[in-house]
Amino acid sequence: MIRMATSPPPMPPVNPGLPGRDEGEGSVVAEKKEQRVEPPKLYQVVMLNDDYTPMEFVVLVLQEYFLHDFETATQIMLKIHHEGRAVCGVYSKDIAATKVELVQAAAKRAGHPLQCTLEAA
Ligand code: TYC
Repeated sequence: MIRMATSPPPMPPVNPGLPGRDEGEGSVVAEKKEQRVEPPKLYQVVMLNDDYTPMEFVVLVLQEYFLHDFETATQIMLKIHHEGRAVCGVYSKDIAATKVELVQAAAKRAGHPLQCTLEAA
């Protein structure tokens, strides 16, 4: 059927057999079910120390991929250097996994053995 653009579409028929409250005038309101949505699980990106990756490269990575300023990036790098590991950031699973991949690709391109992993927060 061809309809003029100005004419409104016909109202859909109300199904009297649907569950829900009848508010009169043919309208039906479905009962609300309480819905609980779990908050997304968070994951830490943890960077590991090694003996070969230059400190300057780690600081650059922490600024570039984890958006830390130079001073914070330097502190995190030194924590990794002295304690063996440190958290670079906390994210949803997809974002944390992407950060790990990006860091490892950048380290590989630059020829450094820098490693980072993802851990449930
Ligand atoms: N230990 C490295 C060095 O002395 C520096 C370094 C820091 C390497 C942090 C990796 O995640 C790292 N050059």
